[in-house]
Amino acid sequence: MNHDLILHALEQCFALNRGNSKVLVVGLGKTGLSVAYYLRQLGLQFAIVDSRDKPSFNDDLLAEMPDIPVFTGGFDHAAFEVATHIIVSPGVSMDEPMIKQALAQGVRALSDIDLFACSVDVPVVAITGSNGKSTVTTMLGAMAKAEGKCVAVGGNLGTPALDLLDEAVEVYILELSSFQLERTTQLKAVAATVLNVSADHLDRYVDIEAYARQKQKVFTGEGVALINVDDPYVLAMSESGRKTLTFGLNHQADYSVLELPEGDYLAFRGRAILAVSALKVVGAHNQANALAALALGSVIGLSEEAMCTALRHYKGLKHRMQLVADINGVQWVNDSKATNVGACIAALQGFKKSNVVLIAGGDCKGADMQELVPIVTEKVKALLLIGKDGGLIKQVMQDAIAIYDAGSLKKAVKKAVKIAEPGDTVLLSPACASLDQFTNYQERGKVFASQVQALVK
Ligand code: UMA
Ligand code: ADP
Repeated sequence: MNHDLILHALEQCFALNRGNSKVLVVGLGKTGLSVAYYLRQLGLQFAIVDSRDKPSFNDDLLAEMPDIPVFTGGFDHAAFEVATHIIVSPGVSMDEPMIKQALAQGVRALSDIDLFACSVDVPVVAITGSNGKSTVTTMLGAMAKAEGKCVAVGGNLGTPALDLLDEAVEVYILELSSFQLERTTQLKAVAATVLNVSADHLDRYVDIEAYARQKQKVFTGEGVALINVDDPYVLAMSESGRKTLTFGLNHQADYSVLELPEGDYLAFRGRAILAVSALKVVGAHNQANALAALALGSVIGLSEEAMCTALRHYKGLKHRMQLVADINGVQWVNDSKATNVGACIAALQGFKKSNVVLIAGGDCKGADMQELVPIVTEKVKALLLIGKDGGLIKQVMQDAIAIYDAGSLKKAVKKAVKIAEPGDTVLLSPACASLDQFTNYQERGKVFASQVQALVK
């Protein structure tokens, strides 16, 4: 879209314009930087604040936009005082006192996703949920590519939505977090889904219902809502009169798994589409992910042929149930992206009884670890705990299985070597965020992989 049309949309939606508006960008991470480039291109006035002394992209910004005021080392009061609009990065809570005060004084809040929504006139698919977002987003991206579409894929996945904007793009596929959705009002996706809801980010929300309500915002507008009928929180989001598709493994749904004598098939209303055995990604949760991707793909007009080709080739993402090594009959699997209880449960569901040595723990983000107890008791022969909230897992497990306080991931790997026997799997699926001990889940996964690979040498 040309700049005049975008500026018109921003004026209509947010009374945001070149003449009177002063935007304050809160947070100078990936999102803040993408917003800065965007506002700069449109000729809008802005400043940036970040509570860290040296935010990650400070130097990049200073080099490219030396005239933009950047306030670091705290949220500068004066910067908030003059702002007419604030664009808060997802990692910054809207409950920050300075933000609450600004909102109370009539400052308008919007998000990078709102700016994006005001800048596109081609279909956008929006994907949220507690688990499976990145998998479904990239599956659908691969499907659109297989169809020959010019597709852009990003959002919470990694590339900020605004950095995807390109005139050549025919369809955008966005992974969105609850943090992004909670501050977004303008995104009206042609197809949207909440894949599932399980406890996560309870350090930012009062309870799981409040977290689910933010996810539900993905359904703003009149596009097709894709509902997971197996998930009570998602099922409760169905709206009568709304264009809806459903998917599910355990209940009747538009997209489901069909059991035939020759094997299981991904199916649409009882018609087989693709043999489950053709998928390279394993586990029931990945069948659900594939069903969701098929449903979303159908809404944007992708052919089943292209979608099946993509699914047949889709190998999964790094740090999600990734086989690192098979050493003397012991499989070492990296599922570092399991940053909440739901993901760890999904991982364990794929194993035989009691042959898993599980490495778990980290920052539990306020979640109740109790839900882990039945599946861990059933599938895990030894539990090696790491990180700041390892103790919380120990508390709920009591004496059900052998538990070791390893503390660090390196020590956990050393201990696992002693415990695991041929036929076992050592699984890093922490059920917690990594930030107490690592920069991010990728670094945690890499440390695990390098420790394991060192065992072979
Ligand atoms: N900051 C403050 N004060 C605070 C917190 C942060 O000033 O109280 C500043 C930091 O100093 C830093 C900046 O804000 O300079 C970071 O902003 P951010 O945390 O919003 O991170 P971004 O780099 O903008 O990345 C965000 C998403 N991060 C979070 O939601 C925490 C990225 O998702 C996303 O890929 C990116 O936008 C592009 O859309 C990551 C994530 O962990 C992968 N997401 C969570 C998840 O998947 O569970 C929601
Ligand atoms: P997200 O982007 O929502 O974090 P990912 O696709 O990156 O989701 O997967 C994150 C973790 O959740 C991984 O450990 C993965 O094995 C697990 N997972 C993937 N899909 C599902 C699902 N549908 N239900 C439960 N867990 C899942």
